[in-house]
Amino acid sequence: MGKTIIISNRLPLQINISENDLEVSPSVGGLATGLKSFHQEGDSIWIGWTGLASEEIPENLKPKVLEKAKSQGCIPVDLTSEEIEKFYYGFSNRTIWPLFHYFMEYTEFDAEHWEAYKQVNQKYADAVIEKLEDGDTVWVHDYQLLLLPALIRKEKPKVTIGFFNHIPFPSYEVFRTLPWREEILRGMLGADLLGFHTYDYERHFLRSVNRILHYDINFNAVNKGNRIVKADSFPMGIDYNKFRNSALEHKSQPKSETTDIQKKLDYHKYVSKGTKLIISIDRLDYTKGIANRIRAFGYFLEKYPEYQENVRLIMLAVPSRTNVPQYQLLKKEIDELVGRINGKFATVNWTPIWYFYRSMPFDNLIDLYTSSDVALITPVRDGMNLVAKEYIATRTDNTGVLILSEMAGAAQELSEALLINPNNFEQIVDSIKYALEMPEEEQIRRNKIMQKRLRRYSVEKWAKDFMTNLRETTWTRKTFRTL
Ligand code: ADQ
Repeated sequence: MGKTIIISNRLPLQINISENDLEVSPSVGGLATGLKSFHQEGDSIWIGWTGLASEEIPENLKPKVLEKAKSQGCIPVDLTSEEIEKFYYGFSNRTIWPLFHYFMEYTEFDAEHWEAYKQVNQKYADAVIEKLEDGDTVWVHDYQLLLLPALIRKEKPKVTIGFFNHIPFPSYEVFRTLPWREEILRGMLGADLLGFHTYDYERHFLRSVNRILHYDINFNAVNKGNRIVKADSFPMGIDYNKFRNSALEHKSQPKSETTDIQKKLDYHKYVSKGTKLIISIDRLDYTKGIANRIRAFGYFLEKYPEYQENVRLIMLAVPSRTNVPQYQLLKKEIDELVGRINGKFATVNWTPIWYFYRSMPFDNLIDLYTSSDVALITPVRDGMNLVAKEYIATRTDNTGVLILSEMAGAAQELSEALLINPNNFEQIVDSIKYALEMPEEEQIRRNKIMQKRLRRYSVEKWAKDFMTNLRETTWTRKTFRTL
């Protein structure tokens, strides 16, 4: 068996340049954990961008970046700031991202961005082809690289190629509005197996292929004439044991070692005894429904005034894509909304919303997950949503209530959560009340079922499942060819 090549927009590395020296450390995101066993297999490699523009890395440090990345099994793709602007902030995040999340009004169709998208996909393809040998397996990730499977297939027809889409695939009626819809579908169909988080995304993709390219679809297989391409759903999991064990460790920690956030939480619980905590954690993105969540929380305080001074919303938002105008506007809107609700309801001892606009260290995340009574996760669209799964995994005493939007892919697996329509304020507000008053036995019953499911289908299992299916797909293809 050949090696595995993983390709994603970003490498699982953190590169810091300071005073003419650099530090390269692994970044431990969910994807990197899931793919660890494949990445560390034989001479497997990971290809992607470093996160820094070419111009940001001093010329004399470039060989060092290559060398350090290589020592961690990674090969960097060099992107200029113009490419980042047009390919990443442009076509990826102003065309594909909003369109695939049903934000038609935010979707830009810009021919220059499309050109950059094609060129940069070719750049990734060149980097892959240079390393690729027959018998290798390639796994491409996400919406920034939709053209990559076909570009690789063109040069290396015999290799095994898998593709996983981490965001929703929209319905045909939405997808068909894209001027470059055929090229995108043909790009994806260069793969042998296409993975989606849910069955619905898979069906949307297959229907688009059928309606736009007129290929026959047989259940989950596309007949391209010379090749069969399969599509299937693989709901991505989390590193369940890591979250579970960290929560257990956190609980057994002596009080003196608790973090600042924990001390603050304890203090506030002390000054207003019995205050319930609701958490909300996301990247600051318009798909996550953050503004509506704040409005719903304000409406909740109005509709159920007995909860004033007795509940607090802790809201973490990680800065994201700050170069894109919609994200800047959203930041402004959220700042104002938080100010308005706090201004309206706060008392001397109580601020209804604590808002943090930054990324939190892992320990603080665990603090928050374990200290809160309710997690309020209300995206208007979300491919999966791992925060919902992380929250459930950290509830070691099985209490806590998850309120989850039915528009998140995760809702398919977490049906024991309180599922809400993120556009239905009344339903969100009443679910918050129900969650705050839910008897402990009911919380435990619901969480235990979800925990069992999440433990079984962890991120490692997800990656293995995809790879096994990918290898079977090509095995079938090769066997048929020789019959
Ligand atoms: P994202 O849109 O980034 O991912 P999500 O799945 O929720 O969304 O993952 C976010 C990750 O960031 C979580 O692991 C969470 O712990 C972490 N995080 C969030 N806020 C944080 C904060 N303030 N500080 C530190 N960490 C924070 C995309 C898709 C999703 C899909 C994933 C994986 O949009 O739908 O679930 O990919 O496929």
